[in-house]
Amino acid sequence: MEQLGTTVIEYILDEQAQAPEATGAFTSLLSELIVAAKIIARETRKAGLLDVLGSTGERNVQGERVQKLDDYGNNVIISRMGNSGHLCAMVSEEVADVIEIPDRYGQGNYVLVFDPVDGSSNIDANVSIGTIFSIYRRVSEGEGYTMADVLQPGRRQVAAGYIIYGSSTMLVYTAGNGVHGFTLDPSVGEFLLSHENIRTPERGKIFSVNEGNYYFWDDDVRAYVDHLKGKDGSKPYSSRYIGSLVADFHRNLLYGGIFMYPADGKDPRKPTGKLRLMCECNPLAFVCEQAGGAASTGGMRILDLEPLDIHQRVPLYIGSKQDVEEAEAYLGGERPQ
Ligand code: P6P
Repeated sequence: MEQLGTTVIEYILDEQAQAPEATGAFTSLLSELIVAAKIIARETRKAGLLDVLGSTGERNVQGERVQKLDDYGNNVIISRMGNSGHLCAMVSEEVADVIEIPDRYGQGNYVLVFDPVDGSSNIDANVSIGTIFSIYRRVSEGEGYTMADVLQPGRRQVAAGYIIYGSSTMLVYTAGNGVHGFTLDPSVGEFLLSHENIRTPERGKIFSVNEGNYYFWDDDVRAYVDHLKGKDGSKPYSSRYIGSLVADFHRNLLYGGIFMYPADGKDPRKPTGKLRLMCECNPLAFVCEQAGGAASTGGMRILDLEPLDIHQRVPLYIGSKQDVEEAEAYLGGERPQ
C-alpha cells in the first residue's frame, strides 16, 4: 500500500505527546491555521483565473494598496481563527487595531499575530508570496486581553512560521524544537513532512537587499554592501532579491546568506525601515534562530526587542549567523577584513 508520509498534524501531535504540559489547545490552534493556509493556497493557485488579482483600491494601516488576495487571506484567517476558541486576541498586518475575539466564540490562552499575504504586490506577476504567523501565550488572567498579552518580545513566541505559495506550497514552522518543512500534496490536500529539522549554513554566499535604496542608507550599511560586492577585494557574494520577504527568506534559510532591509531615509514615515517587527521580523527571527541562524536590527537581537506598538517597523538583518554578525560589525563602525 502506498505510504502517504507524515502529515503536519501527525508531526504536531507527536511533538505534543512529548510535551507533558500540552493541553491539545495549541495543536488544535495550529490545525485551524493549517486549514486557513489550504484555503488561501487554493485561491492563490487560481489567482490568475479568479477575480482575486489586482487591488481593491483601498489602502491598509501601512498606507499600502490592499490587494484582493490580501483581503481574502485576512478574512479567511480572522474568521477561521476567531472562532477557534483558543485565542484571546489577534493582530493582523492589514488591521489598524488589535482584533478582539467575540464572546460567543469563547476565549483562549493564545494570541495570533499574522501577515495574511506578504509580498502581495507581486501577486499579479505570479511571484511567490506568503503568509507569516506568530503565536504567543497570554500573560494576563480574566476575560478579553490586555496590551501586555499582545506587545510581547519575540523571545516569548511559542510557535512561528510561514506558508510560501510558490512552485509548491510549503508550511515551515517551529515550536521551539527545531524548524520543519511540510509540502502540500494537492492530490490528497495534506501538508507532508519534506524538510525535517532545517539547518541554515553558518555562512552563505547570497545577499538580498533592495539596492535601489543605496543612496538612502547610512555609510556603514553602504560599506557592508560594498564589501559583499567585493569592492575591498573580498570574494563577492551573489545578489538575489525577489521583493517578496517570505520567498527571499526561505531561499536564504535553505541555501545560506543574509537578507537585509536597512533603515533608510527614503520615506520619513518609515525612519526605522519598512518591515514590521511583530507580523514579519519576530516570526522569521524565531524560525531563523531555531535553524541556527541569527536576526538583528543591526544593533540588537530582534527577539529581545520590547514592542512599542503592534505596527512598529524595525531594520532587519537575518540569515546565516556569521553573515549577520559581520553585518553588525560593519554597522558598529568596524571594517573586518
Ligand atoms: P521593497 C512586500 O511588500 C514587502 O513587505 C516584503 O515582502 C518585501 O521583502 C519588501 O516589502 C520589499 O520592499 O521596498 O524592496 O519593494
